[in-house]
Amino acid sequence: MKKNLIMTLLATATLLAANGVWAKNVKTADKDNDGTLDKTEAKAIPVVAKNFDAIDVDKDGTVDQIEINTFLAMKGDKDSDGTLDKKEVKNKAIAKAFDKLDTDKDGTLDAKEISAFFAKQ
Ligand SMILES: [Ca+2]
Ligand SMILES: [Ca+2]
Ligand SMILES: [Ca+2]
Ligand SMILES: [Ca+2]
Repeated sequence: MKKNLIMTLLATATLLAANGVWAKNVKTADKDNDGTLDKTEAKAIPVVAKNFDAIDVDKDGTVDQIEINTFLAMKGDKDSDGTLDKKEVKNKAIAKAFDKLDTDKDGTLDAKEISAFFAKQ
């Protein structure tokens, strides 16, 4: 039940990311306007606060939009092998650019390839 709730929250967050409202949420939470959320600022967005350490892949103590979007996209990794195959990609823009994003041509997208996508946005 609890897991379902989290999945619903993440699905909502992914939807928000897709239409730009999510970015606005991050902007609102970013009180000092430095473009990243520290742990205190992240409290405004529960799904980010809860997964802060997992989202902060470069371990600089803050999460930026790229890290958050990458984390949300990687949630589609149903078989937990650390990469997304074509069936696991939920973001339409990523699905469309799949072959281009798959820079090592292994047929899947890893977190690095996905974060490169968001870095270009
Ligand atoms: Ca900040
Ligand atoms: Ca970080
Ligand atoms: Ca996978
Ligand atoms: Ca790849």
